[in-house]
Amino acid sequence: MTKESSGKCNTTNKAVLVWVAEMVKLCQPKHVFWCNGSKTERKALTAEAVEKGILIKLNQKKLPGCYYHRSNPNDVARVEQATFICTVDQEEAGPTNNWMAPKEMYQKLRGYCSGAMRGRTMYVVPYLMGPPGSPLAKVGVELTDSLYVALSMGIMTRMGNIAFQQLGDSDEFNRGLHCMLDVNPERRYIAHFPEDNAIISVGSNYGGNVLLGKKCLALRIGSYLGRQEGWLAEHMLILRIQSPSGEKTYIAAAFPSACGKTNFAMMIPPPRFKGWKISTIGDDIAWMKPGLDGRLYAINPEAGCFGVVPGTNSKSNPNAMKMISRDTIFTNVALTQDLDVWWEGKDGPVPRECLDWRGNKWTPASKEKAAHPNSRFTAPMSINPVLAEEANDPQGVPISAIIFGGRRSDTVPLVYQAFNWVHGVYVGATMGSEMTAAAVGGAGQVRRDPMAMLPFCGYHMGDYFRHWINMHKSIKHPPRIFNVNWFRKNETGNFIWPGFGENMRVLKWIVDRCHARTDAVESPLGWVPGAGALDLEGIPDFSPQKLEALQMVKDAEWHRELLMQDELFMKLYSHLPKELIFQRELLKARLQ
Ligand code: OXD
Ligand code: MN
Repeated sequence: MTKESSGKCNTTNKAVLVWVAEMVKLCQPKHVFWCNGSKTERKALTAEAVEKGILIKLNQKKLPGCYYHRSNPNDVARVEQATFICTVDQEEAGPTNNWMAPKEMYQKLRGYCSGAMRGRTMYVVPYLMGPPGSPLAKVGVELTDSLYVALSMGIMTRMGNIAFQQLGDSDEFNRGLHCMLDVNPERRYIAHFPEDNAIISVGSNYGGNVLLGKKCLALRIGSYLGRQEGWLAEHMLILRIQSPSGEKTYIAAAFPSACGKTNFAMMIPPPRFKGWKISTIGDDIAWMKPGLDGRLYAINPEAGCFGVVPGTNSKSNPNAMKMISRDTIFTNVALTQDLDVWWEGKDGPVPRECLDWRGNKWTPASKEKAAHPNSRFTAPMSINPVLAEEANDPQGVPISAIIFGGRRSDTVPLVYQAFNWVHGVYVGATMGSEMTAAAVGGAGQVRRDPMAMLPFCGYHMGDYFRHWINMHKSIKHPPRIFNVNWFRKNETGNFIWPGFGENMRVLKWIVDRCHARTDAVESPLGWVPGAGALDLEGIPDFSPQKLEALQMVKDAEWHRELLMQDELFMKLYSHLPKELIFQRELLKARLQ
């Protein structure tokens, strides 16, 4: 190896050195490799991963810089049952999180980690969440015995020396330890210690459980820190929408996992919207803080996209197709004979034969899917063809609208706007969505997923709602709040709304509302587009009746919805802001 990829210690930060030494003593690795984030290092580590069979080099003519990884079949999604918030007081974690006392969890997991890296390498992965120099950015250090994790962190975060530069002498960094163990679901824990800014993840090698900057730091620990420090850590994409005249509006949107955040953040407007342009700032996470001008500013703490592959094609997301054509790691998709990748919903012909995500022979006659429904791409955001330059702006972007949206076959209209901030918090807090393959179990069932944060909030959900309500005081010009649902179905079970690029039509109305340029009429749920306010010109096979069906508020459905909301409210009752109960009563009265 060259000097630049030597794996030698690259910091003099005392707190880091002391902690790493302590963890080395615990895990007893054979080697310790300090990642510096250089290109040379990445090349060397990638070659090592190929040699060890962790990665397969894909057809470099078709997919330059791309590699393939298969995870253990028992380890293909986030495991919410094994995810814990460990605070001294159980009340602090709230009823929607699994809880264990920190002392007990530390003891258990230190037991598992003791000697767990014997004969293996510990990779020390320093990483920065957010643009360098951003007042909102945070540093983490992940110690992992997974080369796949070290390489993926190099895509998903600003990884290496850059993080130690931002940290300086400070001891304020997230301490993350990841041990694969024997990838056994029985010994799988993703444990967060928000009071110590620490994470321990064991027994898994699946992205959402082990790329500790993402869900663990950026959302669970991030939300906890955000409450203390006066900001918001949210499961939201951030996009810029530019009008033909050059006006730029920034929007954040919270949809649950695998509900199209990446597609929405990279959307290409339909021909009708000539001159309009969507650019991506982030596709999964937003950190938002009030700025001195009284607006809410957002950064994307990540540097890569960890997106769901199946269904990605030149119709659903042409920009993603370009993005994942190079420098990407594909996990659990199908592998063709010429070392290309394939998945259900990809453009072009179905391969006559390939290896499925488990490595078994697959043909179109096979009953199983070739790609796992939660198979993923890990791609640097820098190769997203519509990346906005503001993604690297340390100050972030001023948000004009916040959109909430779930996956609902019925009940929820295509779009409505909350009457005000508190009503908007209520709309986000009561969001429901059909579960997807991104988490183990329950796919298809409707569950309450407040602000798409149910699996990611690092403290009591009731206190989280209170924090949202309180934030209003420090935002003089708050974003307008909207709710959308692209997934409403008709009686024959087909989607009514075409979705994808056509979502631009809804987005345009939202932008116009933010700039007070279009009308709305009052409905029981909130403001909805007035007659003709949604531009529907040129949507194939669309009729006014379809719009009516999409926007319909059916009393019976909403009474059922209110009962489902009650279940969550009752669970959170002791910490639930009374303002939200009041909003619920107002909605009930409007529905009568
Ligand atoms: C993700 C998720 O991977 O939400 O982003 O599960
Ligand atoms: Mn997500």
